[in-house]
Amino acid sequence: MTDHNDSEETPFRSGFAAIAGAPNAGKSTLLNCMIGEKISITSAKPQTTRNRIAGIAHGPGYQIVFLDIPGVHKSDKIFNQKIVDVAMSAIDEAELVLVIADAARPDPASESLIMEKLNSRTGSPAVLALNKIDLVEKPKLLKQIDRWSKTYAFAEIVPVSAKHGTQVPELLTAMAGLMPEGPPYYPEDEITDVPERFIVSEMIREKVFESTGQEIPYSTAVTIEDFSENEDSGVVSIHAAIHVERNSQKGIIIGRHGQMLKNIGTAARRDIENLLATRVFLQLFVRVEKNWSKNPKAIRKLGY
Ligand SMILES: Nc1nc2c(ncn2[C@@H]2O[C@H](COP(=O)(O)OP(=O)(O)OP(=O)(O)O)[C@@H](O)[C@H]2O)c(=O)[nH]1
Ligand SMILES: [Mg+2]
Repeated sequence: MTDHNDSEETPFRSGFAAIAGAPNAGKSTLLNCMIGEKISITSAKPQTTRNRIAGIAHGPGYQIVFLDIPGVHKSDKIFNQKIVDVAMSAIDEAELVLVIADAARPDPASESLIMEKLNSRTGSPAVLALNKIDLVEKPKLLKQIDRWSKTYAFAEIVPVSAKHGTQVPELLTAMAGLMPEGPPYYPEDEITDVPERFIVSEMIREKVFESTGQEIPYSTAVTIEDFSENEDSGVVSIHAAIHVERNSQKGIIIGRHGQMLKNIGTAARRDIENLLATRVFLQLFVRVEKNWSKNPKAIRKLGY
């Protein structure tokens, strides 16, 4: 006879998992893939994410609150230090750390900062996702798995492609089994803890990252000045300000005959309409907030 007892259900598991990695490793892409919606912006440029953005994964018997955070890196700029602080405190508050590394392009300096942080935590598990496997040959990947497994006692090492979703369900299942027993933190229909307005401002910032070069993305912050919905038509009207640090940057973002700003607006509006599932009227302004990224007060004022 087996002693299987049907009334004894497997316990529900829930908890917080911080997604830690070097800038550009694919943290936000992985978050969006695990949640199944675009809630965090991504770009080919490093240091895209600046805040802690929770994405809630609901699965059979588990709920994992993933914290997408800025990439960990060393910098002497106060703004960069500020966003790395955001990352580090999220790692402190999480029950599990999901380390994500770019398998195609290791970043030893950032990775050693992350491992230092991981080693300062005792008794809580960590999982490694080796990302961008679509870009690496198998022998190189095997070498990396070998290298990483000697670095730390990860509970699991899962090669994934966040961009294509490869092995992401397997990664989720592995992490669910490592979460502590406990009830869900959020209702089943909630997928994030950040307000819609914040995601809207981020979508605009993403288009600035995509459309501009050099220091401009890093000198840009976006705030929502007005957000209102017409009750009859359902059209949402949004006024947003793009803050830059210098007059010359303002000129570049506006572009010849306003073309750059127009393109940013059109691309952002498409994403925002998808997010809000309604028609959107988007008006963008460019404002100079002199050297904001060097001024703690201005940094706070712009939402960081
Ligand atoms: N080929 C490939 N590209 C990927 C994969 N995952 C992410 N990327 C790309 O890598 C770049 C960085 O992705 P993000 O998700 O913004 O990276 P991040 O770690 O959040 O970066 P920061 O927020 O700057 O720290 C983007 O261009 C992604 O499209 C992947 O599995 N394969
Ligand atoms: Mg990111």
